[in-house]
Amino acid sequence: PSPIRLADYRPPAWTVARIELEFDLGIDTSEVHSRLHLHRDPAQDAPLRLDGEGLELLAIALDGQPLDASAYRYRENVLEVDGVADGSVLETRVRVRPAANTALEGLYLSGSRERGFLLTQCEAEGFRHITFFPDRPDVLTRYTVTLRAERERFPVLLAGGNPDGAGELPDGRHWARFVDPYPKPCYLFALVAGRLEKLERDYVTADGRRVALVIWAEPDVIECCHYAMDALERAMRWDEQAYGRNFDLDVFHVVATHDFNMGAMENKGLNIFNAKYLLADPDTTTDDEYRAVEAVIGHEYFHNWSGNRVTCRDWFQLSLKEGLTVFREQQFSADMYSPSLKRIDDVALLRRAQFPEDAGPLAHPVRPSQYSEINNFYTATVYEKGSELVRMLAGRLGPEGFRRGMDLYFERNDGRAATLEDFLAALGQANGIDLAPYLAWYGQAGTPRLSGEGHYDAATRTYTLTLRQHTPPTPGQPDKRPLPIPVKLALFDPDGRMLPLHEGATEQVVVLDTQEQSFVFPGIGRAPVPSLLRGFSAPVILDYAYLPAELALLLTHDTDGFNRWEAAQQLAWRAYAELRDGRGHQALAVWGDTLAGLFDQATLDPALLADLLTPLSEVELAERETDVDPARIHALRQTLQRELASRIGAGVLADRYRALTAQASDALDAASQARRRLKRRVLELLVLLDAPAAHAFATAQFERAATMTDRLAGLAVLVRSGAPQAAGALARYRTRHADNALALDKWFAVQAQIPGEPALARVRALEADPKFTLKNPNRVQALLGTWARGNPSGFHRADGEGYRFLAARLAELDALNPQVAARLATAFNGWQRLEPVRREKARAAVAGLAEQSLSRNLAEIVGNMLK
Ligand code: B3K
Ligand code: ZN
Repeated sequence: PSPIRLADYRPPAWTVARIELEFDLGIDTSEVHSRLHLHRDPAQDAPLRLDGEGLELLAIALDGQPLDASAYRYRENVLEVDGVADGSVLETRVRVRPAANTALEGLYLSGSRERGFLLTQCEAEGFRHITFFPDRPDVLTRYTVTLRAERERFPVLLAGGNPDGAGELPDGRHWARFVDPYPKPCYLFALVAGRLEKLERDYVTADGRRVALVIWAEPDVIECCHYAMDALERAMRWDEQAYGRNFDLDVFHVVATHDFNMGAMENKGLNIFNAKYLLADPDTTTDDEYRAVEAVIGHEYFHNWSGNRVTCRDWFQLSLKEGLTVFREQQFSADMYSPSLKRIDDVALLRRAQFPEDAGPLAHPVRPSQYSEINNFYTATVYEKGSELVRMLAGRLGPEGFRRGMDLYFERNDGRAATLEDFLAALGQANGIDLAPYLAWYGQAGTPRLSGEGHYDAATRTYTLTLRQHTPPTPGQPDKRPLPIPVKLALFDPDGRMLPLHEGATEQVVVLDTQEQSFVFPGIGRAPVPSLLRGFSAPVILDYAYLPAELALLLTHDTDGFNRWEAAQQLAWRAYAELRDGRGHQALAVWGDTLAGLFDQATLDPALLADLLTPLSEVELAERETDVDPARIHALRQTLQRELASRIGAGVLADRYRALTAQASDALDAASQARRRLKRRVLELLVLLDAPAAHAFATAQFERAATMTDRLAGLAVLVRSGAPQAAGALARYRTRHADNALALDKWFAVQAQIPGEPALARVRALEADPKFTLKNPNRVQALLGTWARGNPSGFHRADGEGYRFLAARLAELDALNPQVAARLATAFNGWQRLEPVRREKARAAVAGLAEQSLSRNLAEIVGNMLK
């Protein structure tokens, strides 16, 4: 099939002003009756063509008259109907099969036939699996939805919009109707039907609307929804205050499911969540997971404006809603937690997930120019890099200017399907600034390299900073243009004090928008140390030849928490390179000694300290190498950390561990979370120096933990370091959490992280576990995803067995769930940069896969991988 191209966009020839949808729901088969009120674009004379996949057409009528078989054709997933006029009403009745739907797209069954419930997932193109429709985001329609089902089996019936009546039917059936007053694209349609319990809370918006907030879950987990309810209320208040956005329906439903292809979905008035991002309770949820629940609750809620009220014209504009909503989510989390820790987390994720994507065969711009399967473009680039682009724009405009621009964007585009141009135009015009140069960031793939060089002239007391940019070629884009790169900076004197810059300010933003530019800072009394890209002001890779001592100065004195961490990362990288190349221990000594010095500093936030003590991940190290040997990287990184641990000292680590243990509590406040984070890090370092002592600590921590964070940290240290106590602890964990799917996922994941060659045998053994199934995306991610995408030394075996094993599983998985298979296949990203032996084996495995008959999803990933 030929790819879809942005350049080929045409407005829809037919739109649907209103739809009346009626469902007769059943587990094996459901029937969908739809009435479309059609409008023709007078400028186009194309026949009516509707999308429809896997639909069994039972009846079709135009303006009340049943259609003769010669008046329509249903083939290759398109229904073409003759004789349709502007204002016509087309009725269809189709049958679909929810229980047989393992792709989890369209209408499907979550859980077992006996106790599970029915739900839908439409983004991006799931609605065409439910009924015939122009399945594209620029067709905005008013929905009236009537659900009918057996009352006993489906007591709860939900759809998006406001409730509009319910009642009994003969034969133990009942019905419920919902009307959504806001026109929406069909990807935001949703329904849910089954036995669910609810938590309910009244909420009054800033503009005075009473809203019922209702969270739904299966009876055994409904009590785990209180945290999400609180988070939802916080998110709603936050959006009112930060963006002046109010909720706009009388009821807001949120539903939890264990069977979901991604994190969650922002369907209008009926958000659906992967249970992983909704359920939370102290016994099974870690601190990181609590924060993730709050973040995803916020994210989906914020979509009500950035995505729903203002939606996307076409899927190439996906980052218009996703990049923007990730940015809003990041702001929200920063306000709820700690701005610098949040920034560190987000940049670490960008480097771990997006930089490798942007540097490999799957690289694409934030606004791709073509795709074959849109579901493959819900990527770290569209989401995370997209958010970084919004952050740059927000930084350029300042808080008030950005708010002015966002107000204008929402006002102008409310009820419209917009483009990234519309977004930049609103932000710019509200501030009298031309933001068009930033559009280049949306169209150009690859991570720009920024190199800097400083020169101090004592005679003229001037400091000159020269910046250069270069973006390496990416597939299909050999030549790159310079981009506007905002560099937020400060200058430190050798004593660690910030120097006044322009008009007494100590921080300044310079924008590099050509290939090379010099910036002169007058009145500088001593040779300064520059703190560059503060807060990570642009998503680039910075190369500046700092001396180790200069990085130590920033690590100790920088007032930007993010840049302190960044200095530690840079130092760790140099220390690593020294070890790798056998070039002495200069950076290693500075890194280790500086951190050892900070270790006891009472004023340092324990969470920041934990992050400072964590060197860059194996994935990031691999990004900086050629002829990548993941086993060697793992070993070197372990050596690096052992060096750090020994500079701090086993006694000091053990003392700190005991002190943190004495302070342990099950509280969720930031200080308690920070102590747990540091405690884990200290234990991970101690195990490298004194394994028996650390194993004893970890075992006791595992046994006595008052939180899942501590229990899992203890378990992870035992399992990953191959402790003799690991097997017993795993067995006890398994028994304790046997009935909790999310806790069991962590049991699978922790074992998938075993480093090195033994990982594969463990993965194979776990695959045979009765609790493992390829049908559940969370379980697949926990075992296969963690191993293949998160454990480089475990996956990249020199004998190629890991590659062959994954390829075989991908083929099997693809037949069940193409979206999940395609995502898992990205584990092969970066294969071209492996050392020759592994490279050839990985290539052979991918090529072998490419020869099989694959879904469009997996075929596109595998095809791009081999280009
Ligand atoms: N918009 C959904 C993602 C849909 C993914 C479709 N394959 C979740 C989100 O970003 O909020
Ligand atoms: Zn989103």
